Amino acid sequence: MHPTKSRHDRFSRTLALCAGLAVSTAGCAKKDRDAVGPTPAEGAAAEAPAPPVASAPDLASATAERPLRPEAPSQLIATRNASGDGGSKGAKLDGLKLPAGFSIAVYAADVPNARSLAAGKKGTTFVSTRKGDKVYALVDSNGDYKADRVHVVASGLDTPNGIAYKDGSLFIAEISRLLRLDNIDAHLDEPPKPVVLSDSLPDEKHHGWRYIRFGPDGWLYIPIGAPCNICEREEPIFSSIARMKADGTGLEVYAAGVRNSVGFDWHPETRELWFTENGRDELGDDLPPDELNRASKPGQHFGFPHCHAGVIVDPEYAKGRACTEFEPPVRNLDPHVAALGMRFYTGKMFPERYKNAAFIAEHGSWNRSKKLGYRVMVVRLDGNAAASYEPFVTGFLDETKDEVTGRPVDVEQLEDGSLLLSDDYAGAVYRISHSGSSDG
Ligand SMILES: [Ca+2]
Ligand SMILES: [Ca+2]
Repeated sequence: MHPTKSRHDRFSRTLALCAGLAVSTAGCAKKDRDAVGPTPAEGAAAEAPAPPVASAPDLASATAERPLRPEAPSQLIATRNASGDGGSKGAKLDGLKLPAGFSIAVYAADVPNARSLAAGKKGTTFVSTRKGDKVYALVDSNGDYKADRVHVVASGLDTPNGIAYKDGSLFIAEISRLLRLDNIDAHLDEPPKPVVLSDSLPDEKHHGWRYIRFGPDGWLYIPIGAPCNICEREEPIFSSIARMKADGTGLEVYAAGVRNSVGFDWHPETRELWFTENGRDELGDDLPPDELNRASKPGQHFGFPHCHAGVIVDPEYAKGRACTEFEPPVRNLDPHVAALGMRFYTGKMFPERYKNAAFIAEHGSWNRSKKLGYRVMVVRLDGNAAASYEPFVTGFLDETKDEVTGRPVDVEQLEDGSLLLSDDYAGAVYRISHSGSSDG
């Protein structure tokens, strides 16, 4: 039996056991909590973002450019580790597995703490950092689909995890600020001083790292995660996917009841927002699942903190609410996999069966007793239903040793139909391509 399938079966049994009995989740939670290693306090520490690296923004001097080496030299990486740039371990692709016909190669090996990806104009890809203070631009200047230069386009930032590119400008979301670098393509060597569009985003650090993208409606979407593992805040902006106008004004809740989303995309045909969501901790190894959700209109509520995964009433925060009151997930993902970036595939390079499929980067569990995730999954759709949830890139996790060589963060499609994948553990960006000689 495939290991993923066996986990699904085990998960289904646990879910049935815990969710099937009306008041049994508390019992399940207690039993499972006892089996989990880290205490809530340790958990919060492990998830908390790094403090700002620089005491004062140093944006004007962010002009460094350095040649990209084929393999990141260990000395360079050691230097970066010491400087607190995210502790990059270097890319190791030997043990990775993909479906037949697909291959994965290093696109850029020199991108410490590589997080969110945003395609710029042809040949340029922007890469954010979360534990670092920088935003990078990778440039493939000769069109061979390997980056030739890595530019630092901004530095001295506070957790600049969110980036989006629109009409020649790069938008960067720190925890509490939204910045814009204009005419960025012409100034990769000497980036402009950023325009501060907003400095009033919530400043809570727990789930405070942002993920931003422009929707088909021209609004900038920005999840505002719950500032906790689980809690209920009076301010409706928390545990939401919010949006604002491109000039940083008009912040409003678009989708409520979302614990923390770090990845989303709009369906290529319906133009509806689909998003991944990270489930709460401290309910044990197998509860709750992460989720893939669909927002068909503004104003829907997706359950947090009252209901998880469409069926699990929270043992502490149910507050008399029933799961039937909320939008259920399209698909429950495996528990604690930390599903982050997702993209619908619209390219021509991959076989037909991947058309409009959702590729999901699973960063991997951080407090599960046995690690899970650390892979790219693909969810193929049948209309608005998930028809499958299958491994696409695996091998970053050695399950027998419980050791890790990479942590997928975000996926982005290049104009040739290949996919880029960021890895904040290795400090690298990979490119996944299909040979065309197999239907994979
Ligand atoms: Ca190149
Ligand atoms: Ca939900």
